[in-house]
Amino acid sequence: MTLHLKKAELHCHIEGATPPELALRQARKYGVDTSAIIRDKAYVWDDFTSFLKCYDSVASLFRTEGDYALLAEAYLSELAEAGTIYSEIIVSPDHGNTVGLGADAYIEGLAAGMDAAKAKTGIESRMLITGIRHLGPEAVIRTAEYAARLRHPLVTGFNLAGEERMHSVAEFSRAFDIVRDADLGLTIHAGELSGAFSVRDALDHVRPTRISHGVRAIEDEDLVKRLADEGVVLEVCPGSNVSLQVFPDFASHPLKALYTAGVRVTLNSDDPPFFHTSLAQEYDIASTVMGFEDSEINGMTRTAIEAAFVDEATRQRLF
Ligand code: ES4
Ligand code: ZN
Repeated sequence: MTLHLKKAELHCHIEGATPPELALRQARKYGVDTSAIIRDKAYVWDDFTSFLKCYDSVASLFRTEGDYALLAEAYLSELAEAGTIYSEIIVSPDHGNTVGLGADAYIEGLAAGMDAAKAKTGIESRMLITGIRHLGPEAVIRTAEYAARLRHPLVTGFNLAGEERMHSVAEFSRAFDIVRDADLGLTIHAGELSGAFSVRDALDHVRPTRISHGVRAIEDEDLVKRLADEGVVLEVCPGSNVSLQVFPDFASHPLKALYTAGVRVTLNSDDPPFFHTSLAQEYDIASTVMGFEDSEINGMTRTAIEAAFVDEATRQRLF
């Protein structure tokens, strides 16, 4: 078991961290019927498309700054209890806009929850603003422009999430140029629902220091070598991958093969209750199912701190 190990994560979508019990409480607060999205205290979806729909429904249950503060504080406090010292949450101002809360209040609510969790437990955290790929390049440019002008101390990076099978990476290079010029850290979902070409495109058109998932790079030996040579860090989410049937089971998951090939990998939870996982469980699976030694798991945590989008003084404190 890995409860005694220090942990860090770089990849968790904050609305996707909502425990079903909290979603039910929020639904009661706003008088929303959740029978289509929650059954037996579990989220209902059966493929990536219906997962995204379910995710959006859960997000629509958070409507005020206070709602988002509660969500961030609850999630980060639970992480801290499992030995986590650092977490990067993926946040989506587009979801804040959809419920009429607005992007600024959305960010401020989350920041208040992050501050409260830090005061209570010491856990350090940052936000990465995400563009949503299936909303199209123009919408993502608008989100990138928002991220670039925000200059909030807890917002330190930009991601691109959503339906990877829509649009080409090249169509988003302008959005990434905007956030790169604002000195935000860059990462992008690639090599999860689409194959190795998607990871290659991400490297060529975005030049990120990290890739969200990236695991299907395993389909191309030369690409695996390129990732290792260039030191690109993969935010690997094994439980998510198995849940979404990217790989049939943990035994066929490529985490170990990527690690052995010298790729810098980290452990992450993605949307934990949707995928019946938690960061602690990802660590446990790496240990008990994938056969990583504690020293190797500590190495992955160290890689996460090395690749974290934080200032150098904070990074040194985390080591
Ligand atoms: C995602 Cl848009 C979005 N939300 C949550 N999880 C995701 N994974 C990929 N895209
Ligand atoms: Zn993700």
